Amino acid sequence: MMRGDEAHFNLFDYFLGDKRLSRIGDATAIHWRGEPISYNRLREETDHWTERLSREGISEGDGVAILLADSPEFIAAFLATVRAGAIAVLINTFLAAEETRFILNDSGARLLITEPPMNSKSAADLQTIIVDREKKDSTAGRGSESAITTGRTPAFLLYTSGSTGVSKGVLHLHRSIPVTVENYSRHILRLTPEDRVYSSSRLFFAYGLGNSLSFPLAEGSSVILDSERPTPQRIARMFEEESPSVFFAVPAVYNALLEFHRAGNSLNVSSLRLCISAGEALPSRVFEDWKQEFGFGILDGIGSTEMLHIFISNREGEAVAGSSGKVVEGYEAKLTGDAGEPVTEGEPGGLWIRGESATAGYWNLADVTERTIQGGWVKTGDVYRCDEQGYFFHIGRSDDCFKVSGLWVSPVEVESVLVEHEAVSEAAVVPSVDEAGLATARAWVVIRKGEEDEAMKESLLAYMRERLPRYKAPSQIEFIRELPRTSTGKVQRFRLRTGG
Ligand code: 3UK
Repeated sequence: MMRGDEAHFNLFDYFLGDKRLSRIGDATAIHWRGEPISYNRLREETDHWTERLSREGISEGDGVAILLADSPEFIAAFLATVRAGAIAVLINTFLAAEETRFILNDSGARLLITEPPMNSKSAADLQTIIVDREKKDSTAGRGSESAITTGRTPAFLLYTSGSTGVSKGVLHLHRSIPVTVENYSRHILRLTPEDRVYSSSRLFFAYGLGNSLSFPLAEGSSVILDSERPTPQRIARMFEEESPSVFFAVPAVYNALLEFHRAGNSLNVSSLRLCISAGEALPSRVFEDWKQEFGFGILDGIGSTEMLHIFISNREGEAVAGSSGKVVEGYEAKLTGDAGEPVTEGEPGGLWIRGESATAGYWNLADVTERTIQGGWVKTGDVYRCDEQGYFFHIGRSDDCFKVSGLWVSPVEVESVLVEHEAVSEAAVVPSVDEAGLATARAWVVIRKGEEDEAMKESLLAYMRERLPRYKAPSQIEFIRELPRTSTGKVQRFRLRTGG
């Protein structure tokens, strides 16, 4: 995929090298607080950060932690770090102080770049730069040559906890980003310089990093950045004022936007040509409702921090509701049974992916790396089935699926049936036991309209018994105001398990 892994290659040059800027330098790279920032300006900002990093003594192989809201400074600090051959450590700004310190410590970062209020989560003994957006540091950056790196030089670390809790550093090389551009962006997004992309998922998340940095900046398009919380009101305002053509979000955000629109608020989608969903399965109901409400579909695709971005995706004009789509060019997928044997067509199996954007391994966790990456294949932890046309259907995380009457229940499948009920906004299904101590399914339900009473419970139980085989239909219902989610938008089913 990437030609010449051994040749000089640096991500900074890929995005902001002199040759490239002589062509596209005046074009807008970033829309920030209503103002355009050109590629040339972004280069100046990156030169400035290069200077600051060198003053702090940062050099090849050093870790530079970035704990910033989405902003031009985030992108400039990231590109300056990789330019120096150092490793950018991207930190989720929503984490508690304790988790933040864990990452600072685990990564061995030498420097932290942060801003209020996140700076309160930094470690006292760590060299720190606190960004003050209102007061510009006026040091002109002279920039410098990029460090001598290749496609295989470490470039950045992303921490992922999946949906289960423990934080692992996922190491990516310089080549990972161009590979995701060539595989996913070129084939699925097909961006042009006219495109204005906007992602409600942040830059520190692999999804957001691709959406708001790799793809628009690799194609000479522009990105709309925002540091405010992406509530439906805020997103509606961004649609109205910034006219994005491509929008990226997680399913919970699409669901919230639909609710917002149904409540009578205006949502101007007229500038959009493409809506992308990832992070967890997009329920068919959300896909269908969006299509009905706005006249165009949402492309669901599955990605992971380990593969950096999306490797199975729907395509325009071929999207299938309830499916993650087909394998993206440049990737290979296989489904295996418990013993690693390939499953027969149409049968569920554990999903493994191979491709050049795969992580080089988990930071300080050689044993986990060895278990997860085998012969270039990366284990995703997901259970999927694939139909004869090559469409993949998500059955669940292997650790979320459970057995009732000895048969496997997929929470995702049951939840997608539940949300078709007119009273239900969202649902999460977990294992439980009945009065007799037998395994059963319990549904946690967020009600959109109607009463949270016994009559509603009875109606939902009857609804599921009509539509699902007996063992899959939950026998227990609990109402909840909001589902527990990770800050990247995934339902934390384990937190709803009894005793969990
Ligand atoms: C789940 C999905 C069903 C799946 C990500 C786009 O989510 C991303 O990365 P994470 O490391 O989580 C990976 C896991 O999330 N998942 C993601 N997308 C889907 N399940 N349908 C989907 N469409 O369990 C996967 O193993 O946080 C998403 C791009 C880059 C990413 N890192």
